[in-house]
Amino acid sequence: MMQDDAVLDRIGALADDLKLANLRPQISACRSLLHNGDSLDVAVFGRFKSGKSSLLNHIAGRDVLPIGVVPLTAVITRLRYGKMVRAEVRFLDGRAREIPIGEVDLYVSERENPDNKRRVAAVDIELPSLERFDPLRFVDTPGLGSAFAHNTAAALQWLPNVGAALVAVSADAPLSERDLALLADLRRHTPSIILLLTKADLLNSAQRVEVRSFVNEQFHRQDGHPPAVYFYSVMPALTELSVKFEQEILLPMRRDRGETSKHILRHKVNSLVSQALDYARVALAAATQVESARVELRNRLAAERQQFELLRAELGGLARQWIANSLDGYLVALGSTEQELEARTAAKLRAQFPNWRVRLPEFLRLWREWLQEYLLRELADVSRKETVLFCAPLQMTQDHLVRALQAFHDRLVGHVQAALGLGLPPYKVTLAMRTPGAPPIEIGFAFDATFEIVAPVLPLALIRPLIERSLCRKTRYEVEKNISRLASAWRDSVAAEVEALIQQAEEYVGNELTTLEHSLIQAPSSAPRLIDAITYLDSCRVSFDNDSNGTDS
Ligand SMILES: Nc1nc2c(ncn2[C@@H]2O[C@H](COP(=O)(O)OP(=O)(O)O)[C@@H](O)[C@H]2O)c(=O)[nH]1
Ligand SMILES: [Mg+2]
Repeated sequence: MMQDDAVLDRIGALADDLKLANLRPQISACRSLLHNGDSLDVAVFGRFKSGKSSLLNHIAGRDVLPIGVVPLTAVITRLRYGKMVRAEVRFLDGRAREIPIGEVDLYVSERENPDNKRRVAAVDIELPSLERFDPLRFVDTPGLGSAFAHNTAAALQWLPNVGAALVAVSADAPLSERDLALLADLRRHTPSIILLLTKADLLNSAQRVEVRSFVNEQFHRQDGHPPAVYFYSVMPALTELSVKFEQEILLPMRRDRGETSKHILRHKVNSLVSQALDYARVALAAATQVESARVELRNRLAAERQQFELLRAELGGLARQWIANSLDGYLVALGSTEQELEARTAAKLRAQFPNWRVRLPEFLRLWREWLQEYLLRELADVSRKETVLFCAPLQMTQDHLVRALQAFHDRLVGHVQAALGLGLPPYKVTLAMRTPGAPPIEIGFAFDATFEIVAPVLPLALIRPLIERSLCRKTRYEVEKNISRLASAWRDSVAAEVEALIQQAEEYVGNELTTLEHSLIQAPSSAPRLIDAITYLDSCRVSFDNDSNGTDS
């Protein structure tokens, strides 16, 4: 392990020297893995509702994580062995506080902690029931790739830290494009990936055979190592599946954690070494190149910078236009949902009236509370079902940016190839797109103030039909008002995320250009230093290769 430390130091120094800003997150992830001690993180990835939390509860033997809730995009929950049941919340500002175990969902679910108002970074849970896995630590990541939470930043940014990865995919809808993309992404960060086909009880045994061969076929078509595939179910009838998974994967992982950690670290360091080598070669080629080739490349990079600024301005304009038109678009698209909800709410309300045999002020209070609760549920449902609609401008921005960045990178590769006759690392850009959480819902007051003051003196029996009719009308209005509030709140948060995405792309491009520009100012005198670094990194790669050949065979 000493050697990995030295390699990381060397890459760190090179990154400072050549301003390799895009390698920094990977370097620090390797360092923390190296100093993680004996523990190993087993992270569960997968789409929202793929059964991640259920799986971890099942492994822990108790319901500590909330099930079927919309997860908070920013919060990661970790479970490990501890002598006593204990839960601790870590906040974004660095503070930490112990909480009762029953209160975990107050911090990790979108419903209880909308938009992460409590500013939570992570929740750590210790349970005596996890002793047989000690010191493995299980990590529940927020859902990826669902309508509600595609590509959540928290889970994606966490990728460089992943140890072993379990990817949960519901057995009744196996392997979408997004699942395959996630698996490909994960492969860059860990060699240890297990695909879990959850909710296996939804299939009979013939269907399970069919699903397994479908999955194998999917992997067969891709290159690279296919992951191990296991069925899982939390239902007692299929305990044999979870026992098998535990025996064949989790317990060996615990037993071989030292080896596994080393293997994972090696994989990450190796990938870093290749990337660093490519940049060092560019710098060396530049340092030893005739001035004219360097000037030529520098001019092209300057042109790229300008071009990207133009593209950014153009894209910013486009995105603002999409946002400006989005509210009307949302409301048109939600028209039938709104009508249907108005009719349903009014019908439900009429069915409630006979239960409210009380005086008028109390009657109004009951109405308001009932409507608030009812609409909260219904509008949360609209939020969930229509996330794709609400996030359309965000998705369009992301699609545009991914294409623009890919084209940018391809051009850079072309310039460097033409000027120096060298390749660049094949950079696969991951833009972390955060899906905004559902906005809050409010109900206005029932009547104008004067009506409320006079109302208590009128006998309710007399005016009841009048009040009921009026409340039905008011209810329809509340539905309409809150649907448009929901839509405009979505527009605002989508607009903020669009800006954040554009900024991320800009940062990536800026880093990449700075790195290359910096490589070009290497004077011929820096050549020996660079040759030294290249020789060293090359020898690391050879020795890693020998190591892995040794351990795999
Ligand atoms: N039939 C069945 N349902 C499951 C199983 N595991 C999870 N579910 C259901 O799938 C839904 C989503 O589960 P959850 O653990 O919250 O998924 P997460 O969003 O990935 O954490 C819930 O309604 C669970 O009850 C299983 O093994 N069998
Ligand atoms: Mg969950």
